[in-house]
Amino acid sequence: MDTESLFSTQNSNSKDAYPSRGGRKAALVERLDPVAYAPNLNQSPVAPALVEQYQNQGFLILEDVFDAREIEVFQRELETVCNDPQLKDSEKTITEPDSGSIRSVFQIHQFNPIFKRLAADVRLAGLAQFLLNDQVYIHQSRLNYKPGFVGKEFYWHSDFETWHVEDGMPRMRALSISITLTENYEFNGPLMLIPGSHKRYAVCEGETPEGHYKASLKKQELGVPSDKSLSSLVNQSEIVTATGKPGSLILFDCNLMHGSNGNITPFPRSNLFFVYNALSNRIVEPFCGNAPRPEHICSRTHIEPIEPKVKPL
Ligand code: 6CS
Ligand code: FE
Repeated sequence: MDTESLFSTQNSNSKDAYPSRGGRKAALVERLDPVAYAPNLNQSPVAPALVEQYQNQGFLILEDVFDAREIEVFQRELETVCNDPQLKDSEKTITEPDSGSIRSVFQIHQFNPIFKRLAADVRLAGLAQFLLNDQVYIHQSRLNYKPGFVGKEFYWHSDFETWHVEDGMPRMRALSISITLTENYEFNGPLMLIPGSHKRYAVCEGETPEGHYKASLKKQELGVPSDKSLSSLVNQSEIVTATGKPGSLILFDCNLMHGSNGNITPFPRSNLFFVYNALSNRIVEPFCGNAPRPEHICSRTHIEPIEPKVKPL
């Protein structure tokens, strides 16, 4: 990355350390930030080897994190949210482009008491706090339904590229935790991850239109890596599918390249996603210069540090 762009003041509050789009050419540039900010492994809530794995690969898949009773509660909530007529018509709900089926419901940590409590659970927030070595808050939460037969793909992308350009997230000090609510098989559109891809930042081409999220959350065609960048990341690594029974936990770095295929099977692939951002990395103005995305897509006015909870759900 040339030093000029590093010090360009595209944003009154913060330097643009990861410029993308805005007439730039696609490229893979080095990550400037640590991955695991954890200070000392002997206080780790997980085996130190898992912290090393997260540092090197950019993700962790932990099975059997929740017991049968907890999973039953989550699955009941999944149905409640899915069948709520008011939610269906709200801006929090994104539908699939063709069938009109529910694709995602955003901000579930704000309006659903069970998922609000889950977002603060020590098994999630405590782990995020340790790896980011800071207090954390929820930058974004969503239920991705990926229904059977009509659940469409999520094209390859780095979440951070979008959150940096369109939300103003300054640095790579955030991570996502996904909880599987239904079985994530090899064949019903599981998350596909490229181990180690988090260490390179994929600069994307194109200009960001105002209100881009209205299209990108249905089908993302901008803020995606070029074929050359994606091929290079895969050739230096591989593609791993994050399969798991309900109640598994998939944790991945904000800059890990990931995507998922469509689901033409009868089996829905429904997962919860909570995005934990370090309090010291709170968002500033969007680096693309557009109007900020709404609160249900990214927390801007409700930035509440989480106190991880240990009492049973
Ligand atoms: O724009 C976003 O914030 C969302 N887009 C994708 C495809 N993944 C992250 C997030 O849900
Ligand atoms: Fe994503």
